[in-house]
Amino acid sequence: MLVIGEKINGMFKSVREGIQTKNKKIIQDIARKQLEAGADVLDVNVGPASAEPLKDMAWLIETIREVTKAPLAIDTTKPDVMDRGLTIAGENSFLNSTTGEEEKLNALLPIAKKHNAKIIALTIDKAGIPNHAEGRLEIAANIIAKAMEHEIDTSNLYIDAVILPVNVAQQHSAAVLETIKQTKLLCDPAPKTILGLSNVSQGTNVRTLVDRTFLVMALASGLDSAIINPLDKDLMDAMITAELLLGKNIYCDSFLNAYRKK
Ligand code: THG
Repeated sequence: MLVIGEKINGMFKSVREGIQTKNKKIIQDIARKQLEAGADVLDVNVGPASAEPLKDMAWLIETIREVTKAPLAIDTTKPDVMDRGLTIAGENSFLNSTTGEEEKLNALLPIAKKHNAKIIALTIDKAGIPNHAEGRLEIAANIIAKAMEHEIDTSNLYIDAVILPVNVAQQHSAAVLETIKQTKLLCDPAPKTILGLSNVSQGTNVRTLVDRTFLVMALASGLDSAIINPLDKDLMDAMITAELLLGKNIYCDSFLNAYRKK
């Protein structure tokens, strides 16, 4: 599974303070720690409180680039911030994210194409997030059609079925798993699937248990990638073990150590 580290997000107090006081060390330490823990990609989000998202995004990416060339997922809804972010981030970046709304796709797909970025697309449209898999799949099919119109390779599309907190939207978790399974059948080459995992446990009092249980279920449904907290070792171990049991890595008695060091 492609692991995208979620920790560089202004939603977290330390990151918010790092941005406000221009403290590079805070940000660079979080970047390094996530990569050491097994993240392949780092999500970068200035957070909802940023008054100057364009400036803050540029500063965050420049700060991260001083310590690593790892791929970045530029997490913003604003096209100007996205364009600037992808310019500074460079090769192998992800656009995170577009929705399935026509105007969003028309604004963001050309930006992704210009930077040769992979695209994370949420199954959300004007009416919001559908309650069932059918509605999510219909939006995913529209996104795929639009991507094809823009001559984007569908294997560079990451469909995000949008998991919501289980304490307020319990029926959505089964709908998300069904969407993951069926998204793979929508076109050839199949799009990838992705989730922002930690949404599922927000507001619950057993967060890490909810996260790792749902991650294992999503992996069994065919999930390719997730935005997660890679510093949660139990979560990473559950992921590694699930992939072993699904035949995605080779068994040896010390598979956890072997995979962690890889
Ligand atoms: N899909 C895509 N991108 C996403 C999401 C998604 N990006 C943002 C988010 N969802 C994924 N990242 C996070 C990061 C943190 C948390 C959840 C998802 C989180 N934060 C703590 C909380 O809200 O309780 C903050 C704790 C603190 O303040 O310290 O849980 O779904 N494509």
